[in-house]
Order: sequence, then C-alpha cells, then structure tokens
Amino acid sequence: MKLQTELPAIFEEFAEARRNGFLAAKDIKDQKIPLIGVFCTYFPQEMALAMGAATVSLCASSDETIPEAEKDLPRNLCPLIKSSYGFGKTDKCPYFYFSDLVVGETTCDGKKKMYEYLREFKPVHVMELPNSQSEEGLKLWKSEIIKLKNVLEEQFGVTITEADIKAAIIVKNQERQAMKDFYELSKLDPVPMLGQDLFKVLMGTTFEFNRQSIPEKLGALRKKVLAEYEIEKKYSRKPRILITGCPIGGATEKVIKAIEDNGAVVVTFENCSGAKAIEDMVDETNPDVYEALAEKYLAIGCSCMTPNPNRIKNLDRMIDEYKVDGVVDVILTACHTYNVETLSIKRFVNDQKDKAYMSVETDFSPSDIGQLNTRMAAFIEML
Ligand code: BJ8
Repeated sequence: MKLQTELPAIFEEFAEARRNGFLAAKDIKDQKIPLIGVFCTYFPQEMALAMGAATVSLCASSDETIPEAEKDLPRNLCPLIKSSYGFGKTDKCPYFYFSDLVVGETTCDGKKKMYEYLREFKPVHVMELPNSQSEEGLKLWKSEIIKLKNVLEEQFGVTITEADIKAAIIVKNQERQAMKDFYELSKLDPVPMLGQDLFKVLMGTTFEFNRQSIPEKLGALRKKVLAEYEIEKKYSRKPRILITGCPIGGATEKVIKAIEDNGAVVVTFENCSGAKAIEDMVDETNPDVYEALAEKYLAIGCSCMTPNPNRIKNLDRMIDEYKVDGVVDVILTACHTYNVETLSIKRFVNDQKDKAYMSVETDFSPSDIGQLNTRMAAFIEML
C-alpha cells in the first residue's frame, strides 16, 4: 500500500507563503509595526528585529515589471536589478508598498546605482559595504551597522539597546540553526525530498514575520519528513546537484525544475537562496554586538567581494557533505561579478574536487526553458 503523505500539501503551503504574507504585512501595518524592505543577504536583520520591526525580502524574481524598469534603466542590466526597481516604481509589490524604509547595500555596481533612483519612490538607506573582507573592511562594516542603528532610531523614534540586539542575535541564530537542521536532511542518500520542495520551504520561511515561530515550525516539518523517509524511500538514488551562483527564486526556479525533470536531484543551494545566508552564526559570546554582527555578515561569500575565498570554502565543505556529483552555477544575464567568478569556481570544482561543473546564464523570461532542458539532460547524462 502506498504511503498517505501530507507532505506535498505542507510544501505547497510554504510555496504560498509569499502570497499569504501580503495579508500578514497589512496586519503588521495595522498594528503600527514598522516594516523594513531589504534586497540583500548582507542586511543585518538583527538590527530590525532589535527594534521590534519586521523585515521582508522585496520582490525581484519575475519579469512582470522589467518593461517599466527599462524605460529608466539600461536594458542590458541584470534582471534582478531591473525587476527590483520595476516593482518599486510600479508599486506592484505589496511588500514594497507597505515598507516604511528600504535598506540597500553597495554590493554590485548596478544595484548601488539603481538605489539612487529608487529613492524617488521610497525612503532608502544604503549601507556602504566594503569590497573586501580585510581588517579595514571589518571596521567600516561595523561602523555602517552602528550608523544603521542611528538611522533606525531616528526614523522610527525608538531606542535600540545592546541588550535588544543581543536578544535578536539569539532569535536569529535559532532560526538559522532550524533552517540548517532542515536543509541538511538532503545529506541523506537517497534524498527524502526533491530540491524543488526544499526550495519552497527555504523561500516560504523568509516570508514568516514571526521569526520566533520558525524553529518550532521547521522542527515539526523535519520530524515529518524523517518519519516518512523511515517508512518509505520515495526517491531512488539520482545524480546529486549543488546549485551556486546568483540568487534564484520565482522565475529562475526553472533551473531547479530543469535539473529534476532530467533525472537528477538538487541536494543543496550554496547561493543566497540557501546556505550563503544561513551557514555562519553570529558569535553570541562576543560582548561587542556590533563587531559580532559585522564579522558574521562581512564573511558572506558573495562575488562582490574581492577576493572571495569564503564561497570556495563553503563549496569545498558542501560538495563533500552532500555527496555532490555535479555543480550548476547560475548566472543572471549581465551579472559581471558572478560571471567572472565562473572561471575560478569551474577550476576549483573540476580540478580540486574532481566533480562536474556547468554554468548557465539565464534571466527571468521562460524563453530558454527548452534550451535549459537540453543542456541539463546532456550534463546529467555524463554524471
Ligand atoms: S549577498 S548574491 S543578495 S549582492 S545577480 S544584483 S550581484 S548583478 S544579487 Fe546578491 Fe547580496 Fe551578493 Fe547575495 Fe548584482 Fe549579480 Fe544582479 Fe546580484
């Protein structure tokens, strides 16, 4: 008899979280809780949490608003930047609409220049992110986090104490640990869930405003997935893929689907949609909360950093731990930093890890789905 499972419905609930979150965001506004819209993993979420604000990732994953953005921005710009700007300009993203403040960082050139125009639609604060993870960079980033605290205090008329920040660090660390415990289930071989389902959970969790509830929710789901896995192995052993590169989500989930429709399974996401944001904890023992936050966030292995050793460090460990057979590096069109890094990632994966590597350049349109399928089928066949 086939196992009756409630997991598909639960995964779908996570997939719907972004849409359901619109109502939650309105509730938050009705309760006069500040909402801070963010674009990047470098944003130190603890600072918002410490003042009792909610944060939300602003929509940048569909091509819906790109034509409007292209009236103002160059066409040959990364789709993520155009989409973000387009949602801001058209007010089509309720999260953007409800945000009291948008915080950006000086990551890649396109993004930081786009923020100059975004200011025309919303209050925007841009944090000056250093380009390297040096001692000087750390000092600058720490001072930028303190500056952010001052901006938040002034804009919202609140006081953020170090005790508030310490408490927020604990909440966020618990959340990260719960997410890690959940996605590490895919270290099992065969996997207990598809990468597409794992991704729904990762994305859905980012739209949960009650951050304290995340560990319990994910803990319960983890138990369910494991319990079903013990009764029945739903998926047979398949080639195991790690996704790295630019953030994905929404339209670019087509890459995960193309991999899994062609006989492999995505076991882990190294990019900002997965481990990059979560793997490292904030040091709770450091009495200097600003330094602890600066250290954690500056260590993020984004291609905006030069050099960028932490991406390689994470890949090295994850390829082994997840028994990865092949790495797919997703590059959004016109993302120069990730595109330039493809050479060093390919060299590392092929030469030092002896694994297969493929980079795919894509955007938010569905026009390359056929081509993606053809390339994935060929790549997976040789694994
Ligand atoms: S920490 S990956 S979320 S910057 S894809 S807009 S880099 S041209 S998104 Fe990112 Fe923060 Fe880094 Fe993560 Fe520019 Fe490239 Fe576009 Fe990008």
